[in-house]
Amino acid sequence: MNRSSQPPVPRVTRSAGGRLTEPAERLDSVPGPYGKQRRKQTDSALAQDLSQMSMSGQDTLNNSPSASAVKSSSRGGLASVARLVKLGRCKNVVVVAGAGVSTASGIPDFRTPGTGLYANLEKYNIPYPEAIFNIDYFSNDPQPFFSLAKALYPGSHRPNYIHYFIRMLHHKGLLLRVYTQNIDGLEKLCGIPDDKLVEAHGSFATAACHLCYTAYPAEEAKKAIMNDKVPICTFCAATVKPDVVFFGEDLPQKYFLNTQDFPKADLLIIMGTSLQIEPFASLVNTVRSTVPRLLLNRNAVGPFEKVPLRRTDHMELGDLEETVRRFAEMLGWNDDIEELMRSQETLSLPTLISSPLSVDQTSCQSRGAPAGTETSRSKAGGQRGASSGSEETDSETDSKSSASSSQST
Ligand code: CNA
Repeated sequence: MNRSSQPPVPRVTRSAGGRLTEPAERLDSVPGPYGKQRRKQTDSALAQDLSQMSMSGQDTLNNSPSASAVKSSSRGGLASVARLVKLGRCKNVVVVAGAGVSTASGIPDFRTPGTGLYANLEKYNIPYPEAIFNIDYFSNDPQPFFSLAKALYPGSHRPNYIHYFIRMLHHKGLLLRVYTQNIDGLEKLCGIPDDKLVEAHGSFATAACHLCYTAYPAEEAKKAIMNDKVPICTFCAATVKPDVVFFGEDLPQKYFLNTQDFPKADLLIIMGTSLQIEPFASLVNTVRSTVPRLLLNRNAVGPFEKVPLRRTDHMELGDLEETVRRFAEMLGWNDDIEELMRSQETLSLPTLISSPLSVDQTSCQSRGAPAGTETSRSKAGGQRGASSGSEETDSETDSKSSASSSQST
């Protein structure tokens, strides 16, 4: 794909830090299929439900961030949101996901002290951690990224309970879209259909020249990288790279679905992200101010660091897989998810690739077996069986899914 031959399109470039803020109120005036009047009715009903359910914890407020976490759990954030879902109030759920979703699959995140990739980059001999995803640095020396890519290429890791929870949202007809920053392909692998998924930072599924953007067969790029070779563009002889979005590169066109989705959302679930990378991080500020936002993470991030929390904000801090499991139990979905995971195990397993950055060298070891091994962990985790890329056809595919597929770019 030669991007220079494409018609002009809006551009958004990936960058670290420097958060943009977009007041949700602005979006209330955006015209669209869900007009202003209809939104207001839905909003006030949601706000009423939430205020009734959130009253008990209001008097625990004080000014420390840890107190805000206490406050949020004392007002029963998870249970409140579960109740809303059960009441049928949330039919357009948007999920915003980050690397914390995949740590249970054995893939380190970026920023967790000690185990995150940023804390373990000495072997790549780079001047600063972000250099590994810097396009100019790559242009000069692709080796550090290629070494890391060998560990991240899809095939070594399996989706975990959290991925299947997201798929279950789709199965129940509630998922409007999942926006993931992850490049590991595990959302796709667990069977979330393409039209429900925005891989905002790209993926390894395609590859192209990093200079002239001429497409290159992804399998050939993978073969070269896995064999410590540099894939070379057949057109201009520059280095080919998987279509993972680096700092300084444009986000995929599909990312722009956010302008339709976020104003339409009636529940935002934010999972396993530090909300440090723009423009993705600011997406969470583009839902309407009356829409419940649920943060599931180890620590408070982004707008959830502010005290007091927005009245419709909820957070549940702790291990993500455990939290999601509890949430699923509250919703009565746990058995369905377990069953879905079991059924995936009967499908063929992907060819596993042994990786040099074996996550068993990190604390992720305790969270699952090393890449490429099977485990009988009863707590269905990332190293359990899952479908290959030809995942189970989605019998659950709902009407919203097919309707929205036409919007996908
Ligand atoms: P990050 O900055 O490393 O943040 C991860 C967040 O998840 C942190 O707040 C952690 O505290 C939290 N977290 C990690 N593990 C758990 C857990 N088990 N339970 C609860 N919380 C947990 O990563 P972000 O996703 O915010 O940053 C975006 C980057 C990371 C994207 O550009 C990705 O490409 C990149 N990345 C992706 C992967 C992947 O695809 N799996 C892996 C590593 C990095």
